[in-house]
Amino acid sequence: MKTLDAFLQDSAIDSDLAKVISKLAHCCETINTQLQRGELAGILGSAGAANVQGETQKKLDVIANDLLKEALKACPSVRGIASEEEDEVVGANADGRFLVTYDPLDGSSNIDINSMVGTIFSVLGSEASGPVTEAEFLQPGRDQKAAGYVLYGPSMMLVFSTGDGVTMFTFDPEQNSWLQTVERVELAPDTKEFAINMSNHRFWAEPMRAYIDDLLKGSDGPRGKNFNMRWVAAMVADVHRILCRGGLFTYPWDSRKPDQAGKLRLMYEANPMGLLVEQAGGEAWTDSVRILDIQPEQIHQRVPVILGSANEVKCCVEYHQR
Ligand code: FBP
Repeated sequence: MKTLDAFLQDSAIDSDLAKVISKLAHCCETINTQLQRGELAGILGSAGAANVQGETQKKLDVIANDLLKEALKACPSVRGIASEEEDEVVGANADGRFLVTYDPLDGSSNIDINSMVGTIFSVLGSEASGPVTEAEFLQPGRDQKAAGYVLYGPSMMLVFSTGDGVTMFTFDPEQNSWLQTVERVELAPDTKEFAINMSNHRFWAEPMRAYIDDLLKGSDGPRGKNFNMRWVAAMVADVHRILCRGGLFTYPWDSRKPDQAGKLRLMYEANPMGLLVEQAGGEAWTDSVRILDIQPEQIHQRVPVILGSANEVKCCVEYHQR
């Protein structure tokens, strides 16, 4: 099996971009070590809360954010960083060619129940000089140079794309090395599985309610087949399942926050996952447009997300176009 280092060296990936991906992977090994020690590492609970010794605890998403920020700043080709955990963009190396956006610990409420979480990242190019600005980051997702995630689960996995398919690596703790376990991910166009937080049913727009209601009718309804539901409550794990065996994931528009369009963030979640899903042969939409075509207006912008198996995503979007 190919190691990550060998893969990055042998492929046609830009050597500076390869170094950024390698840096991200190694930093996530450190995050994984903290996660595996869990309670023992004293990293559970909320930022600012005191542990039993009366010491102030840091939430693991704050720790993960700081680890990634420092690792990326030390990477000469990284010009700037934007994180779900930072209010403003952060400058790194003024003459770097890349901007990195990331969600340091997606699904972080799963940490306290010892369930799956992950780090999601996206790499953009920049030709600007001088101090880094938010405006440089506001590029549509189709221009991403790379995107991926590290899933902290029973095994740690790195899944990424540089625009030529999606590949998966599994971390082998015995060899202390990432090994390629899936060369090219292929997402089946049809599915009988969907992922949505059903408890929000009454807050969705009418087309999404109609679509999900029809799925629930199963073989007696207009879809003519029975669907199963899975919901990990960490997008990174739900998308990983979809890349492995197909499915539809959605976090739709919600009437509780009508002006914010949804819960998930365009630059840290929707764009990187959208690139991966498309590169695996799937589709990624809001309820009306292809996610990768959205011109971002601000770095922390939220969007509705419908992604996964191509035919099922098209079907869901059609409900919104009727
Ligand atoms: P965080 O980035 O705050 O962890 O929120 C994102 C997320 O956890 C997604 O990964 C997941 O799909 C969604 O929120 C679940 O939210 P909820 O359980 O509130 O519907």
